[in-house]
Amino acid sequence: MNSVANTDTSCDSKVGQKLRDKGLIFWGVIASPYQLKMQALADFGGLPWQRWPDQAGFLNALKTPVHLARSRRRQTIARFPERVPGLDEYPAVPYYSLDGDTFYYDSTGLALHLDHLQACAQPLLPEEPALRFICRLIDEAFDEFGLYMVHHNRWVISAATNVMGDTTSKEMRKLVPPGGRRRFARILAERQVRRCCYLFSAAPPGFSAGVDAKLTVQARPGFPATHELLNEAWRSYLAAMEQVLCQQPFLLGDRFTLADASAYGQLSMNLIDGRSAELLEQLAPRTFAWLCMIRDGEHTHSSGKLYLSEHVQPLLEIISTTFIPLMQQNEAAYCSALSRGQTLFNEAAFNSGEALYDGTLLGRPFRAVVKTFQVAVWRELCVHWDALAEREREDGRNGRTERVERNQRGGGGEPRKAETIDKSACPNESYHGGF
Ligand SMILES: N[C@@H](CCC(=O)N[C@@H](CS)C(=O)NCC(=O)O)C(=O)O
Repeated sequence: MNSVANTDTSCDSKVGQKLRDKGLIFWGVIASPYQLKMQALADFGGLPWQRWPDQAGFLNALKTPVHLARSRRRQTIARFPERVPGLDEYPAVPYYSLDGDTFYYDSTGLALHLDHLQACAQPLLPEEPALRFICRLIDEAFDEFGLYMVHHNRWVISAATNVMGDTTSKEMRKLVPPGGRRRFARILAERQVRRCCYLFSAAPPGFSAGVDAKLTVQARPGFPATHELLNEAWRSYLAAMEQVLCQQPFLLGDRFTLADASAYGQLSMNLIDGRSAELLEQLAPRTFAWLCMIRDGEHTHSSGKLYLSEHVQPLLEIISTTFIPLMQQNEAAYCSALSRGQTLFNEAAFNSGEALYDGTLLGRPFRAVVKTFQVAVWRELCVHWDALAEREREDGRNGRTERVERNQRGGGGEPRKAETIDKSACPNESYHGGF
């Protein structure tokens, strides 16, 4: 079992205790940012884990994909606390299991699940409602928009240097016929390059990555190029991360939370990609060191207060100009496609040229396919937001601040009270107006 040292035994739940003894099983690969996120969560809880198929015996390596495929067909793989039928979609990886038999999906679900079981000495999500909401917002922003930036980095910026095909093929060796590893690595790489446009990275006409054609993202007719948009967004996210991490140990205070796990999962995915890792270190040295620190398990010893400091403001701002408008546009496109009788969405629709919509992000045009699982993410966030707003309305008479000024940068490092978050980060009005 892998585990980055953490021997805290102060949790009291029985299941949590069992989990600490026997550990978690992941079905995933290190090239996946969600896998990295789940490992960081388990490490923080001091939970041992195994990553299958790499660390599985032959029998489990062969049996589990069959078991997962059957469970996928029967729709019996669960998400904690619940699956959103009709909107959620099963990923290829990662999955997690608490007993080696029942598998669950979703990296955010794992954090909620571990907190529910009190499996970790300190909760992964803050308990204070406003801070908890911010944690979920940051988590989803990295999961849904962060992925686009880092996938682009891997297959466009690091086209000549990334090793994803090789590492994944090696991890899958028990499932690949003898002598087929190199070919499998190549198939994986070509597939991910073909998926770039689905994952928001559209090339300009005549784009060259300095590698052969099948590893070069091709421009797609009708899809405005998004390379500049993604490059600019990544730099803004990194600059925002630097601002926080130069002032405090973690995004929401003195210890690790789900928000850090998600930022870590996505941004650290590029650590093995060569060129993007070099750029990351140049542009954001503090963030680079922070990612390496979590990769090496040093976050497991973090403890202390959680708080919302003003240094997080730039991160919330870039989230509110990328992730939030993207989720809104996706949801509006979903509602309008539904009203036209569209039933196919997500990657299958993208591949057949259906359910496409045109939008704008950071002042630049893009074309994307409607993603139902992002509709679920956005609606869930809005529900949490509404509950928070309701609570604050109730608390209003106690003099709590409804809104703080935007663009409030600099000026000392005092943590802000979590109750005084900038609500403009979640434009729930448009959610209500959307359908
Ligand atoms: N929301 C899921 C996302 C998982 C996910 O998107 N996994 C990617 C691989 S990293 C995937 O399976 N993509 C579909 C595919 O490759 O076919 C989570 O947080 O665990």
